[in-house]
Amino acid sequence: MRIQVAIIGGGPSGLLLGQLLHRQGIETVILERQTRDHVLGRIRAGILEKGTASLMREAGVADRMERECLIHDGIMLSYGNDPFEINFRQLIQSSVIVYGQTELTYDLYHAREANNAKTVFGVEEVRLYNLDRPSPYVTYRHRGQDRHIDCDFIAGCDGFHGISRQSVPRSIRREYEKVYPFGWLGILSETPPVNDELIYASSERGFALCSMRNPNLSRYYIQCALSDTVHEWSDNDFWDELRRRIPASKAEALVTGPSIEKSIAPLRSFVTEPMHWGRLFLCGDAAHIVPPTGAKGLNTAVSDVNYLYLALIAHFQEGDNEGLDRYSEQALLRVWKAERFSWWFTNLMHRFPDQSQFDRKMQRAEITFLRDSTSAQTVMAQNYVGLPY
Ligand code: FAS
Ligand code: PHB
Repeated sequence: MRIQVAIIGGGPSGLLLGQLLHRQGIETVILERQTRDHVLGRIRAGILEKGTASLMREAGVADRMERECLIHDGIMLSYGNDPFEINFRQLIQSSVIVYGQTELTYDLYHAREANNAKTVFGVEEVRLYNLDRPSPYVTYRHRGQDRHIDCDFIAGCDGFHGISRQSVPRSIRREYEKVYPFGWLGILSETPPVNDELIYASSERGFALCSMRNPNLSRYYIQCALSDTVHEWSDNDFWDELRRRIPASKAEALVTGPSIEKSIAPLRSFVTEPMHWGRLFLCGDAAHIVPPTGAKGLNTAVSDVNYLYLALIAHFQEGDNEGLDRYSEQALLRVWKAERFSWWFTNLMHRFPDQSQFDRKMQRAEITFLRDSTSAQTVMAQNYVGLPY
């Protein structure tokens, strides 16, 4: 088989890139390790930056998002029982969109299938070859058969545990990592959200986040120990702990119900450089990971896709390779800004096991400064809604 762009990974990065390229007449194949249902069963991001929404529109897959999304003009922060709002609309005339990654991924699969674009599920042993030559190729196994794809370029969209990043020679790769000493225990419940906007809560007991997917589907997280397991947390224990961490007025208003999903995610900051080697281009979690505090994971994956999409159409349509040559440098500029914001917000809002009393005082002082300073809130708003591409 020969194709212009082979995409490894059928998550949001690979699907959005495939959809954008398809609309420009550029042929792709997506190789996905899991089944379609497995990919669509993941509960992950919930907040879209405006740039993400714009690219979904450009990809022609924004109709359901436009109908069903919620527009949020701000977020609530709290330290103990002291809530305050960061009002994006008032500060920077902007907003964010609440639309789950699961829905976004479904919309992309639906469009890809309507276009009869090729996706191979259940692939095994994907290997990338000739990356430093004009004739790269991919091999993989599928239903017991060895397969081979010749291509012009390979987009590594296979997430943190994929094969693509590992295909960049170790001598070329520089990796930067910070692992946080706690995780997030998240649940999904068919209950009305406790607040009409998200609540990021810092308390003596740890961090909590009140989010949502729609007016009847709430998403909540509490910071938990890395040693915790989902089985140790009954729904009632979760609700009791959440109430202890959010402002009293919200704890009283909280509507609880059975969890329909419950999982623990570890938190890490990670970047690999470069994001390009020869004919291989890394996108999204294959190249970088952020703690979910700043809602930047999916959105930063999308900004990578934006840069790579523009670079590939310039190559195929105009023979212009400048975008491809600059892809890694351009993408990393925005990646590191997202890493910084996510690291800063995580350090501000969480309890660290080795924290001194002085450290806690510094956190409290910074949150109080954020509460009282329009300029600090403006900087926070600019980062949260998404910096320019
Ligand atoms: P993905 O990991 O989504 O997709 C990669 C795909 O490649 C997967 O489908 C995988 O099966 C496939 N794959 C892997 N290896 C392969 C191989 N060898 N061959 C073929 N296919 C292969 N972000 C937020 O903004 N907010 C959040 O709240 C949030 N919560 C998260 C919770 C968890 C548990 C995780 C893991 C991530 C979370 N994220 C969150 C980040 C997440 O949304 C990612 O940023 C987003 O999924 C990135 O999309 P992709 O780059 O497509 O990577
Ligand atoms: C979510 O709704 O899953 C969500 C929202 C904001 C975050 C992280 C997760 O910062």
